[in-house]
Amino acid sequence: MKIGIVCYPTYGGSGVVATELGIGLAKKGHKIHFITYKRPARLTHFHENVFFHEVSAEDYPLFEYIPYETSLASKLVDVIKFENLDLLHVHYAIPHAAVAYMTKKILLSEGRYVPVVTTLHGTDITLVGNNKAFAPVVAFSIEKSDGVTAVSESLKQQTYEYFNIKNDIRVINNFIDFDRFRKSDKDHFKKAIAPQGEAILVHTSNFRKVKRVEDVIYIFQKVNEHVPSKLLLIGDGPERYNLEQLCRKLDLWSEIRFLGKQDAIEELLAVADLFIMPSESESFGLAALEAMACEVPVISTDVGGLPEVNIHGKTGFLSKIGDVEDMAKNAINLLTNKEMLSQFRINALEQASRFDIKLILPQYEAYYEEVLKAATISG
Ligand code: GMT
Repeated sequence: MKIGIVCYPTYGGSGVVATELGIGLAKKGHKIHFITYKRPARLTHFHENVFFHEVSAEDYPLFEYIPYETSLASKLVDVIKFENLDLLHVHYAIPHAAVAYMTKKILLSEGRYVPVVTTLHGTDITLVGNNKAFAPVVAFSIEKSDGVTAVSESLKQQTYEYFNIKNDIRVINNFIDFDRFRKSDKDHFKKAIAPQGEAILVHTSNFRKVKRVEDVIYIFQKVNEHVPSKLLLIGDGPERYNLEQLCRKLDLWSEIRFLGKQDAIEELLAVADLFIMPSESESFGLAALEAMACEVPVISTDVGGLPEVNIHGKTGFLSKIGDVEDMAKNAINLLTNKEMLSQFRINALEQASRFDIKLILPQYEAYYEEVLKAATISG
């Protein structure tokens, strides 16, 4: 198949999933065209079946806001026609599903039908999508997509709760590539971070309020009082400055390292004992899955899709949002019980293997076939 993929090309989970999906499909022989404003962060290597089309949104003194949607739709029309694409797969509903609808209509006026698949990732529904300012367009463009997928059962249910949508939403979970994410021996690295054999706790995110990174620091503070530990904070975002101030205030500066955005996250996960995810909203929790694939148990909240990924009492523990006490207690419990920790490590890997890219990719391929077939029959 010749497939166009639209996504946010950043380090965010939706962009990562879209890029890894495209690369995986390209390896299976499909021709994949990424159409976005910047080369996706994870699109680092050349592949003969992968193409990148940059959308350059024109600025003009009259514009207060650059009309990216118009530029994207124009580019999509051009690429779909010139490259003869079979299907367009857009990740993250806002604004991509609406732009895809406009693109479809333009092409239809020229007698050409291109089916659109929209994948919902989370904040497009939970945070932004149910904001009244966006709701009519999001609901309409989801309804008008030829296929809609959600990354977890929880997100599917939330979408039905928030919007009056009648079309079927297919759950296709996020996935992990074990060729990259697996435990490797990085003992020298571990010694450098934790020279006295301290436990290593890891958190990665975009440091937005929804991730509650402050809770990570408070959890760490409590853990460190019982078990000598180090905390690695990976990623960057608007809360970083406040978090750095908090570490200074709590006098934890020498125990906590802010590593910024990192490409080789698997190398850091290789030395981790626990992964901490106290988010207040999480449609799936891809970062937790990446940790589990590297045999790292997860201490998380019980929100959204997290219970579908992190199994309470088996691969880690789930707590209520903001229950720092409970999360710290669970972390201490695991770190002080070596037998339980090694069993949880094994369980984490076993659970992660349910989300192996090798199992999930065929689900997308089958879904594309289904959507294409339905589009052929109807029109
Ligand atoms: O978590 C974020 O703020 C980024 C966001 C995104 O769209 O990139 O992540 C969402 O999509 C990921 C990939 O499907 C999921 O693993 C995350 O759980 C989800 N984030 C939220 O729902 C808050």
